[in-house]
Parts: sequence; structure tokens; C-alpha cells
Amino acid sequence: MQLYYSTTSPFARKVYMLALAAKLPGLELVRANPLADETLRAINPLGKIPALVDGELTLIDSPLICEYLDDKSTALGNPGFFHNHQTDYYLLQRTHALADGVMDAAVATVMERRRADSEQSSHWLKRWHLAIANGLTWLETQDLGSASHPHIGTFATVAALGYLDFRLPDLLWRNDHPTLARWYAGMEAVEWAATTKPRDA
Ligand SMILES: N[C@@H](CCC(=O)N[C@@H](CS)C(=O)NCC(=O)O)C(=O)O
Repeated sequence: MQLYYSTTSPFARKVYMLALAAKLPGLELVRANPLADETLRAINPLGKIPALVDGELTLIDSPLICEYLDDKSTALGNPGFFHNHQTDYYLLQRTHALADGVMDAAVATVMERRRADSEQSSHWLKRWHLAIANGLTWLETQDLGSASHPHIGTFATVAALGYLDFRLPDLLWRNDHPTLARWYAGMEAVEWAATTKPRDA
């Protein structure tokens, strides 16, 4: 099974953290740079990471890949990170979607800031900033799981906050979200989080 990923992508990190926490055997990491490597489109026509290849099956989009790996993990007898058929399933999926939305807005902000000043859209930068700020405000009130009982929302939220620290430290997100900051401080040292901390390759 090959996971196409990069050490900077928060979506790929979310998948990898889940795989590590599940102790899934046989996962091979394949480094890919979606902005520089057009051969990735043979795996994912959208040209994005993460993507997963398992024999004949190729999966794209991190929520689907996470769900697939979670199914594999529960088949091995592990407790599931998706809480399928449990009463909190939809609430955890909402948390997952919220954290993914924060990542979408953060990645878009980083890409926009790389454009020449004269080409940047202050309209979109403001909207993405609002999405990040409001998303964090919501996340702060959710069940985010814990180091000993992580769920899919845990991995997604750690990936989102780690990416903000990595690429958008000027947002100083902790100032307005102290509860989230305390929760995150307790997660950073967990093995699957510490070993996947984002870094430029
Ligand atoms: N919804 C996708 C988003 C993936 C995504 O945006 N990945 C970024 C890297 S962080 C990417 O590959 N961007 C390349 C592009 O948009 O062309 C997922 O959850 O997997």
C-alpha cells in the first residue's frame, strides 16, 4: 500500500497520523510534490496529495483515505477512529469537516501569499482568515478526543493547528483560542503527532 504524501501537507499528515496510531502494517510512503510533479496526475487526476494506492485500488481525498484505513484497522481488531454506527458518528464527522475546512482556508492563504503582492486578493484573504478564525472558535467547543482516545476529529484538528504553526505563525491563533491551545499542547508530544510534525523536506 503506497501513500503519496509530503512532509508539508496537512491532509497527508492527517492520514499518516491515523495510520501510525492504528499501527497499520505495510504502508509505504511515497514523497510527491503536487506543485512540481505532473506525474502525480497519473495517480490523482486532480494533481493533489494525499492519494493511496492499494493494489488495483487508488483512492483520493483524505476523508475517504482515512475511512478506508480505519476499516482496515478495525478489521485487525482495533477500535475504530470513525465511531461507525455510534451515536457520535456525525458529530465527529462534523469536527473532521471543520478541521479540514480550516486546512483548506490555510493552504489557500499560503498559496495566495506566494503570489506577487499586486496579484493577491484581499477579498479572498479576508474570507479565508474569517473561516480559520470561526472554524477554530467552533472547534474549541467540540469533543476533540485525547491522546489516549483519539478519533478522526483529533487527527484532523492536530493537522490543522500544526499547519497554522508551520506556515501561518503570524496568525497567533492561540491568543483567541486558549482552550484549544491547552488541548493542543497536550497532543504535540504524542508519538504519532511528534514524528509527523510538518517540515520542509
Ligand atoms: N480535499 C483534499 C485536499 C488535498 C489538498 O488540497 N492537497 C494539497 C496539498 S496540502 C495539494 O495537493 N494541492 C495541489 C493543488 O491544489 O494543485 C483532501 O482532503 O485530500
